[in-house]
Amino acid sequence: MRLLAVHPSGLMYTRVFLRLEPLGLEAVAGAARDAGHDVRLIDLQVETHRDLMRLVRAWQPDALCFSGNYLANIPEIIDLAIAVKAARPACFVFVGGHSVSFTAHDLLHHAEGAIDCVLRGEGEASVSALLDAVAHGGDLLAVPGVLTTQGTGPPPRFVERLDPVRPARDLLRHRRKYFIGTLDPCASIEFARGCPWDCTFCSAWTFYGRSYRTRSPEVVVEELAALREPGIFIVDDVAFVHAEHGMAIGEAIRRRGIRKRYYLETRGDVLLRNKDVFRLWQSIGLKYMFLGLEAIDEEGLKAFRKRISIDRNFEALEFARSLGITVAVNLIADPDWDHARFETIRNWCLEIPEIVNISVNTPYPGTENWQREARRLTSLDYRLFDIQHAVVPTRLPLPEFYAELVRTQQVLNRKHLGWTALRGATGQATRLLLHGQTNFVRMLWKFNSVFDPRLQLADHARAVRYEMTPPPAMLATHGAAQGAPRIDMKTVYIHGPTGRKGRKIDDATEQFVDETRMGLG
Ligand code: B12
Ligand code: SF4
Repeated sequence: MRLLAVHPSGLMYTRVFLRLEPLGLEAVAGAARDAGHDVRLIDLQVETHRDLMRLVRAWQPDALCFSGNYLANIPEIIDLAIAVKAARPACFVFVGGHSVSFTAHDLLHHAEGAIDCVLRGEGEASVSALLDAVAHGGDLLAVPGVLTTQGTGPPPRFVERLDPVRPARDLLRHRRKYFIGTLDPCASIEFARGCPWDCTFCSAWTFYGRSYRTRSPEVVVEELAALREPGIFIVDDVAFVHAEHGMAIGEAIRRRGIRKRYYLETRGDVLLRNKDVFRLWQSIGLKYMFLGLEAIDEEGLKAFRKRISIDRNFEALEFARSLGITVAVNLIADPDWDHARFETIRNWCLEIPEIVNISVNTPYPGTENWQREARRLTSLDYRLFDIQHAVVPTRLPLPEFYAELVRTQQVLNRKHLGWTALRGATGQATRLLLHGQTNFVRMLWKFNSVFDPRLQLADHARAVRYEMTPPPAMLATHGAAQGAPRIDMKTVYIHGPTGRKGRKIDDATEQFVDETRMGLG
């Protein structure tokens, strides 16, 4: 079959700071190609809707799939599905990915027949079974993870092993468009999948049933060696949870003499526990690290069930600084913040040398916060669920909230973008320009045109054609009055829990994870 794989447009964030290759969709495309299908891929982060429709008409795919990792992309996916079906009614249209797995019923409902099915969970595991069923008129509902308007197939299943998974990177037409900061161009790679923690605002753990699986160091190093890009974004939710695994990959890279510059995301407590691993990685090219601090007060950390103290977080920052790694930290702004709270955060941002990223506390499907959310959401417009907009009532009037938010984010702009950044990276910028890489230099001046309180407000005034189903607690008539309802998060999991055996970590690491959790899960 001819399969066209489509990644939707980039969100606000990708217009300024970074844009990365759609690794998950490439993995699905790779699995379909290995099964004998003719596959093409188009990434609308760097191409247009017109390019897509032109390709549909010219190439006439038998099947077309969208990657729906982000809630905010859902309306775009539905509209495109409708356009594709109108242009080519015989084409089988399906959608998969993180967010659509949690919202599959709504998606089919909104699309009114333009989406034939949602394939929930890991795409590599079932995509070829689905394409076989489509090609031979088989029973779609026999395919694990499938949801159609007619019913639900068996539960999604995991791919048997991660090692044979090979993203079809060669299918991307504009590989030089992907970058993060000065890692320009930049490729992405996966060392491990899943997360053993269970933070209340995050859905990484519910998607994978709190499992944690790793790829073998030999396979990772083979893949790295084949990458032409000098910059590498490691997509793992928490890098180097398991020290031995991180060490083995690092040593294999050194033995092989691979020279790249790396970016990764991890937790402060993992960094402090596995210092030697991070020291080794610094010596082989780790340049940037993203630490999800989330809050700078104990109360905030507790609410997110982040399970690390302020002191430990700051100790982690100190350690990262001592390695000479550029650290970006994330803080979550709560819609309840007032002027004074924003002011405190701004002052803190100015005191520390790190890049501070501010996101807005947003309950979204698949998270515990969503299950518990009993307040009236101020919007059910998917497009606003991008953690840059407020979707629960704000204490300040909304225009003031956005003005404060953007003013706080501007501190980051003044510190790290524009002329300041260029002064610190002139050599780097010149080198990139000489190589025809303009992504980094262009981003330096884009901040104010993207992060603008008036634009954020205007987004709330757009007509809403597709609305999400509200959270269960908000729907329940007495939910709020009776206090927080009891929730079994296992019922929310996309991949059912496999327990301890689903986590490829040693007992000491399992114990460490348990100690940094506080029950539930
Ligand atoms: C790496 C990453 C990024 C990267 C790269 C994203 C990209 N280009 O795709 C960057 C840093 C750019 C990023 C940005 C953001 N991210 Co992000 N990101 C992740 C992260 C940690 C891993 C994603 C990944 O690459 N995994 C590895 C690949 C192999 O897996 P995968 O993409 O999930 O694909 C698998 C399945 O989903 C499925 N699948 C995927 N596509 C398809 C398609 C079909 C047809 C099928 C059948 C299956 C299928 O099969 C794949 C293979 O098994 C996830 C957390 C997570 N674990 O999912 C968050 C996550 C997806 N991000 C999240 C968020 C909030 C964001 C931002 C909105 C944050 C912000 N500050 O603005 C931005 C938006 C960026 C944008 N799209 O424009 C949330 C999603 C929230 C939501 N429900 O919408 C997540 C879940 C994290 C969380 N804490 O909850 N992100
Ligand atoms: S540590 Fe928490 S925030 Fe990070 S991926 Fe795991 S559950 Fe999500």
